[in-house]
Amino acid sequence: NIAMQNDISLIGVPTDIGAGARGASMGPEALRVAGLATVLEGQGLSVVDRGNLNGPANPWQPPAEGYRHLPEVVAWNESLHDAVHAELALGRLPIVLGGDHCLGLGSISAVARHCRETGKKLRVLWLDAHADFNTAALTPSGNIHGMPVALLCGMGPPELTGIGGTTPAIDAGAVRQIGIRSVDPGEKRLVHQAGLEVFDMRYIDEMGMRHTMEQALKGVDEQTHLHVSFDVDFLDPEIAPGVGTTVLGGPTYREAQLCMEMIADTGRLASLDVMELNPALDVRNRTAELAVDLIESLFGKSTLMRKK
Ligand code: B3U
Ligand code: MN
Ligand code: MN
Repeated sequence: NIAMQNDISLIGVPTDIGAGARGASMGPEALRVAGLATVLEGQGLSVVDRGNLNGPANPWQPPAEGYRHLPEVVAWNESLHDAVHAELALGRLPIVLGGDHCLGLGSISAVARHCRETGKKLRVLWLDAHADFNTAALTPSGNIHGMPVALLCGMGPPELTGIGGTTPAIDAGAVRQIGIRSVDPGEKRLVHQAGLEVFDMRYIDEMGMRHTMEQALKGVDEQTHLHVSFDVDFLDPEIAPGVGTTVLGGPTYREAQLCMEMIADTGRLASLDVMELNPALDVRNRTAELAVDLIESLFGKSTLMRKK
């Protein structure tokens, strides 16, 4: 991990503005309580906790024209975009503590802007039970946490797709989705149409996590900025109950560990989102502790000394 940035900034984003259940707003504090900073320091990293961003309260309104809380989602994402971009410009590695996954828009649009400014090649690993590729016309819920990948690819209202100044913020070809097992019917068509590269649970079951990660990481090199957007509902609900939208049949503890370890081995991890952790639905902070445990592997913890 010689290449990896040693200076980490934690950015708490305490909101559930894009979600269908309340509680992800408590995610940042639960990750802190689970010892995130201490664990990263134990990996030899230097950690600064920037505290929490501020933004509008959750008015808990029904969707309007296909979107729930659109103006509030815009406000939180603009503020997150600026915060993440500022950390990257300082040469630091931002970890976004969500918050619901609508915040992937603000975070990744900032990463993409940084890549344009520095000539880096972007690769996004989207670890999730869901494709998050809905649009206003397709969404069954109006919840914007089901839309960030489509928004990043330029599909959606300009207030959202334009965050960061370039629409689309990213090319669908930069994304690899892993762990997917719940996609809505219209969303399925759009995923296919956009040519998103998806390693769904069937793929992982048939080919194994090792082969899956080899494929998802193919082409990652010295010029790559690797961003991981970790939706905690990626994990099997048996081990990770503390999320708003559990879906049966996710990666086991061991598969998730291998996934994180193989990302760490690239040495290219340059930014991270930890999203959708919902302490109101958790059991004694167990899911937060699991997330921290996995993040430790993502930042290079291994049982034995590794060759290479
Ligand atoms: N696809 C559904 C459910 C969903 C997406 N992301 C989450 N849930 N966390 C939707 O509402 O768009
Ligand atoms: Mn998600
Ligand atoms: Mn999800």
